[in-house]
Amino acid sequence: MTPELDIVIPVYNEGRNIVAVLAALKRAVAFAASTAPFILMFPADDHVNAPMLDRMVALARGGSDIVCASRFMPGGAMIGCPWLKAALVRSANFTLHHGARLPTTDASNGFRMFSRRVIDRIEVESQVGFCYSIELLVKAHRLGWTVAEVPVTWIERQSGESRFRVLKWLPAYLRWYGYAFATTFLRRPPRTVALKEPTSAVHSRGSGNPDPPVRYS
Ligand SMILES: Nc1nc2c(ncn2[C@@H]2O[C@H](COP(=O)(O)OP(=O)(O)O)[C@@H](O)[C@H]2O)c(=O)[nH]1
Ligand SMILES: [Mg+2]
Repeated sequence: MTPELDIVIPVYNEGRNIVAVLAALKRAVAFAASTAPFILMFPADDHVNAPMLDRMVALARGGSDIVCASRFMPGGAMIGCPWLKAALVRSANFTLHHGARLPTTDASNGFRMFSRRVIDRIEVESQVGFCYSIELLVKAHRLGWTVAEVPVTWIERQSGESRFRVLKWLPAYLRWYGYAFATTFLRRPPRTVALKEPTSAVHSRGSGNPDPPVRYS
């Protein structure tokens, strides 16, 4: 049997952080074997949100192509964030949700679960930081694929330094910010999203949703 969920933990000089995270995952998740239609990006400095993973898997099983971990929905929190990053992240996410009507309150979080078809089919153009995460989200939204969210608590790392470069990455993020507004207000259709050819039949049960009629590029 192959795994039902692949957990990807990007690691950059995490030292002892990663040990506590692996211990929390071991405590909260039963690592069972099956095929892997879902992929989770889990931050290596997060030792509090492992109990939320079962809920994320349940939503993915129910047909959600993206399950966002949200710091801004009821039950979520963002603790200890530097003021500039907090102001930008909060205002961007507020306007994306209430203005562009993205179906999540936290579009910019890297902590996120994807269906196999999101990873296999949507082209990633982003090169910096966690930009790929908002890119996959706004493209899935334009495709009409289902997005869900669960509340999480984000805490500024206790050891090591954040690698998040707010001002440097801002232009790259703004591209996808505009993209979300164009979907809603300029009615950009699903066929404007570049899709890769499906790779294999094994992965086709990645989502409960049928594919919309879109052209491959
Ligand atoms: N592979 C890789 N992982 C990275 C890099 N930068 C950050 N990470 C990982 O990405 C996750 C979140 O990074 P972090 O600096 O805590 O970002 P923040 O939570 O937004 O402040 C952690 O698992 C880091 O180890 C990188 O350049 N390469
Ligand atoms: Mg962090």
